[in-house]
Amino acid sequence: MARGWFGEIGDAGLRAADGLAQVAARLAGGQIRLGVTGLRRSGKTVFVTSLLNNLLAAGQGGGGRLPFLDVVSQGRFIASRLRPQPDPAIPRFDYEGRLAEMTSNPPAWPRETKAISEIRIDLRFRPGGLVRRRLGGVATCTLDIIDYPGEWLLDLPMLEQEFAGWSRTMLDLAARPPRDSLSRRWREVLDAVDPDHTADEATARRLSALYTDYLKDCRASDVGLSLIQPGRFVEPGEMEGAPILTFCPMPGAERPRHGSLAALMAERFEGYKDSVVRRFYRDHFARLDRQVVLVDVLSALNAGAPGLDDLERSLSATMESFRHGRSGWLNFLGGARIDRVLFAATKADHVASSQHGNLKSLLESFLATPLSAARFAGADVETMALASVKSTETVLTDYQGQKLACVQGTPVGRTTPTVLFPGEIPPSHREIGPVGEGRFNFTRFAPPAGLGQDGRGLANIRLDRALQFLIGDRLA
Ligand SMILES: Nc1nc2c(ncn2[C@@H]2O[C@H](COP(=O)(O)OP(=O)(O)O)[C@@H](O)[C@H]2O)c(=O)[nH]1
Ligand SMILES: [Mg+2]
Repeated sequence: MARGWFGEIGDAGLRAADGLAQVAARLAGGQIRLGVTGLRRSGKTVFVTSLLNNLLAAGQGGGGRLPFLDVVSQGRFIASRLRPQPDPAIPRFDYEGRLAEMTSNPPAWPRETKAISEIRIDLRFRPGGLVRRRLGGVATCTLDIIDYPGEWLLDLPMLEQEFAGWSRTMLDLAARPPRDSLSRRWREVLDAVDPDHTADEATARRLSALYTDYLKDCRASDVGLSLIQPGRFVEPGEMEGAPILTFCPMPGAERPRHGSLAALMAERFEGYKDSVVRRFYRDHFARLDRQVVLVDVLSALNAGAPGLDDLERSLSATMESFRHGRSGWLNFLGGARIDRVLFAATKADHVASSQHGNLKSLLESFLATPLSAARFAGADVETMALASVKSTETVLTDYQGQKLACVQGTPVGRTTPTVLFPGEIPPSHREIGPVGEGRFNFTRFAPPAGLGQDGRGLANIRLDRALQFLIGDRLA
């Protein structure tokens, strides 16, 4: 008995000694859940595809395209491979399909994706610290990437609101230009309805359908309004057609009569908060360690003053999700654990490289107010301008005796490369001046011909720096 007991200790001790390197390795690597979000068309799918492609290529020798990721520049990166994902109920991010689209001939941007998806990649590397190196061994960092619509984060402020108050805010917003014309139809029908009238399903459906149309029109590409509530009305995910999505703001909903239309709407609003918003935060958001929020600043500039105004509001609503502690909003989660958030202006290749500094500071100007709010205690926030897939080259041209920094690439829908002067990016949205019709007009470019054929990872701008901030410390 005693022998056996000692024997066991001995075995365990040996196993422990053997496994020490692996324990150290696990400490170095571990597991990390990275959320990738952003509003529709902000560049999530392209970002995740390029990130995976570059990580997969980094281990293959031949010089990858992540020179400023420390684990790579220090020669410690070994290899990576895709693994089965941990959550069987979430669709897998279709990496192979999206990559095939972008590397086809002629190359095309990936098709639109909806809702949430997930993928797992194992990163093998040699730990860098002296002690860990002595222990030898190879570490594995398991990286789960979760791609979900940024529209869902805009719902967070609803949790603090009652139906009547929320309705007032939304009705007020809908009555102001440029939303007034987009919401007219819905408001007309709403005006003709008595909120106190006995609830009937057909009216509830009709009103919520009109409200949904209005929200969809808000974010149509030429209008570019991004502040949308409830987010699931435009990005329903698995909730498509569910009765819980059948409500809309109602006037005079302070004390709705039992059984009235307003009471039905209020009930569904509360149901939405519980089964949609809270559930998303609990099941998905609360499990993330790091987050990147992609922002299409250039499209907002194209949309002019209302687009920029809306972007500011939607970014400050997004920031709320990354506040910790005192705000109390996320207390029901027992505290969110995201400790690093990167806000990245995507598609930086649409402008000359000399403009990237301004693109970054323009993005920062939108975040300045929520970040400086005295109470902001939250994740570390970093900003940068990046391109997941670099589709242009910066070229200098002579214009009336001056050197102009232009971009050369193939605009979407054309077949030959063109040189364009995309203009200058203002360093802050407060210094933008009049943003009339057509002041900014950034062209969309197609992915470059032959993308990915050299096997070095998709050409990008600053994807390595983004990775260094998001996961670099876990690959040390
Ligand atoms: N030039 C360029 N265009 C990009 C880049 N990333 C995204 N785009 C454009 O933005 C569109 C939307 O990207 P996507 O990743 O599908 O956005 P998602 O809706 O957030 O997943 C694409 O179809 C491209 O036109 C990039 O790095 N460079
Ligand atoms: Mg997508």
